Amino acid sequence: MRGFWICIIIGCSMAISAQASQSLQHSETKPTGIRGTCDKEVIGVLNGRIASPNFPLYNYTLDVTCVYEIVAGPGQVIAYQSLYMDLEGRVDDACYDHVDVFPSGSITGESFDRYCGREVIYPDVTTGSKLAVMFVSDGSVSAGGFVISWWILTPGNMRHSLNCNFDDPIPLCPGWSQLTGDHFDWTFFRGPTPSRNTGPTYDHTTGGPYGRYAYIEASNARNRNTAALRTPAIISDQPYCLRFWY
Ligand SMILES: *[C@@H]1O[C@H](CO)[C@@H](O)[C@H](O)[C@H]1NC(C)=O
Ligand SMILES: [Ca+2]
Ligand SMILES: [Ca+2]
Repeated sequence: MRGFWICIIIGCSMAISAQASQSLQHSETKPTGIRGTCDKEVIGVLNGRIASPNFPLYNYTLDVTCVYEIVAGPGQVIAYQSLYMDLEGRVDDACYDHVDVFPSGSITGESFDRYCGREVIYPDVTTGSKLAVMFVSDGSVSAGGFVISWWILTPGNMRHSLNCNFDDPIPLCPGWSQLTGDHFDWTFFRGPTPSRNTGPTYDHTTGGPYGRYAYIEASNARNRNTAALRTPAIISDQPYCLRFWY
């Protein structure tokens, strides 16, 4: 068995990426075959969708707070993404109606991602075996609603692959890991990197904000610092090709 390493000495930002295979896509038109509810608890199901109350026939109800909870088993995580988003839009940075996604699974947790208007919830994954989503509408202005698709993954059982484009809900592909003995870690990101005039402005695979890429944020690193990703062992007599886009 041979290990294969990607080691980059600091000095610039680089991104690596490969082919995408996205089957579920966010759409501007309402997906069919799902009826929304306010509140939902799902245990022991492998995949499903949650949607706002009255979906798809009518706009969502005013003045509601709906909680959706998906519970997976030990060692499992839950991947999710939006299929449709049409909420009252953002006004002066405030979302009057919003979907809050809690990757920790706890709606009392402080860490959540808030979406409103037509903002896309890109594929991501929970930190543990529970996903919580909260939908809140205020007393005026309703819209078509939202649909979120979710599915359970068991990382320990996922087939290791060298072909990693970082677009999957689990950003670091099965069998890949961040080296811990080095100075810092690779970052997974969508869209333009935070530091100006450096780093990619979008993912090479998809050419837009949908795709995710890996890069090293060198702003807080020093000369000769390293950040390494470790791939699964390569057991093959064929040649392999490593491609960087930067
Ligand atoms: C329903 O939502 C749409 C936006 O998707 C909005 O234009 C329309 O005014 C809403 N209708 C009602 C009755 O709230
Ligand atoms: Ca509203
Ligand atoms: Ca590291």
